[in-house]
Amino acid sequence: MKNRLILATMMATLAMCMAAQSTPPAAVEPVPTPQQVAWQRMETYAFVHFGPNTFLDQEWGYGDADPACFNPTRLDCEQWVRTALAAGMRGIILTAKHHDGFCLWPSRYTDYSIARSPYKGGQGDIVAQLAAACRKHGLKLGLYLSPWDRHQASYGQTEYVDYYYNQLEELLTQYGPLFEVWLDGANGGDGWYGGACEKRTIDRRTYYDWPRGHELVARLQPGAIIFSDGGPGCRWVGNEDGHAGETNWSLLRIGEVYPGYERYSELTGGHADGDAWVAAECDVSIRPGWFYHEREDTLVKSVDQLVDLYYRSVGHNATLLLNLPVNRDGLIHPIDSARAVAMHQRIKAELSHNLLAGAKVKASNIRDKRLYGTRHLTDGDPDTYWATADGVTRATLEFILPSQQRIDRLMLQEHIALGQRVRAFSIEYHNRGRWHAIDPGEETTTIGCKRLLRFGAVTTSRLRIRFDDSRGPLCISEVGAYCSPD
Ligand code: FUL
Repeated sequence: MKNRLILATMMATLAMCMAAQSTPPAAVEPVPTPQQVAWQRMETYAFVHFGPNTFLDQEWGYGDADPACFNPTRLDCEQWVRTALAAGMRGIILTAKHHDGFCLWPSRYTDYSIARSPYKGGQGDIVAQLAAACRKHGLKLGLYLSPWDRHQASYGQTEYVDYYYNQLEELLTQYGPLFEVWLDGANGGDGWYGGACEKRTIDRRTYYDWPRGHELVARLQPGAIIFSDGGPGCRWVGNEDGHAGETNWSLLRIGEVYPGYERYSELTGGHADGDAWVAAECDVSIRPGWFYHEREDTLVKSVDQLVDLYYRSVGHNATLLLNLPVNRDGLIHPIDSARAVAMHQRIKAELSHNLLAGAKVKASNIRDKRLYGTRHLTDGDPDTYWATADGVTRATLEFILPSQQRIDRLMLQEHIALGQRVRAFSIEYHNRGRWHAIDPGEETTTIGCKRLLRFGAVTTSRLRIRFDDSRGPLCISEVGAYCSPD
């Protein structure tokens, strides 16, 4: 009797697995919001650090700089925007206020701003100029508003927190749609503070009353992603070198992480058991510093280095926020823009011709051929995907190419709207009658929004991907194989 029951259960499970399932796989929580999905698909965007530091040749202004120092003579926000676009970027984030407290827009709440500078006789508003340039050229705008303010006398008291949110409200309401609001984690310490010239320490978990800021952004800019060390929209990746972990979960145990969280390495790879969707953003400067320094003109990252960063950020399930500092003229330096554009061209050359596009695909399991079939794997549409049946968390995909090809790059994408699933995978190529493992020299664990792998070229007409472990049925939206030009 017992045996018959077991057999019946097994048959029923088998039948369930074999029958086509026309409903989508259930989401594996947590899942991203549509805004988070759209944000991650932006892939790369520019950071612009600009302010009195640029003119005083420093990184962290003390808060006592004379506004008279701020005087760009050829400032052209359209040049910044055109540079970002030519570099394949989809947005630009400006330091509206850095730690020195100086505002690049004429804030109603302080006169420590562009209004007291010689620039345009005190009539300038660089946030407005950049917003107009972005609108004109179709680039998205984001703003950085440093919580730490080394100028304000009230810093450390509750009065400052009101001041901070008043400023945030100005930025959220005066400049059109923002794609990201950047809340830096560096906080408290020495400063001018209205002339007190002392060290002030605040409780980084409680002082700013962050729920109030998050509510303000959600209400006034519902499309904007909030960056901070621990989200809630996206998280710091735990380093300023520009790379995410080879294993990188877009999940975070959000209650544990706060601005200034010390366990950086956890931010690099996320939490496999996280209860919130908080994907990583890799912020890095094209030069050693965040602000422009002439002495660093010879230290701009090479095209090879920048391309490597793309593979280790976007190709590791994160975004790349690349800083292109603006110089004293008010322009991005030609060396920096040339390198950023060349980086984009190289990436395009390496990853634009998908050798799998005409291939025949054999999948060990298909949820429903019509709706979740393998043709979606190479259709270039990130919203369609191949899926396996409920209960099938291991599967293989074999691509049979019309002819032998040299391959040295692979791209995998999960349909993240339904959650990040894959925990382990491996890749193989067929040659002389047997399968050989491809070793990309890095962990092949998570995939997420995009995973890119580089490896020594193999020549083959058959490529196999084994999905070895997943948190639910597989949902893979794209697979690509490429041959880099050299
Ligand atoms: C850090 C700041 O202290 C740096 O000056 C820079 O703005 C960087 C992006 O974030 O925390």
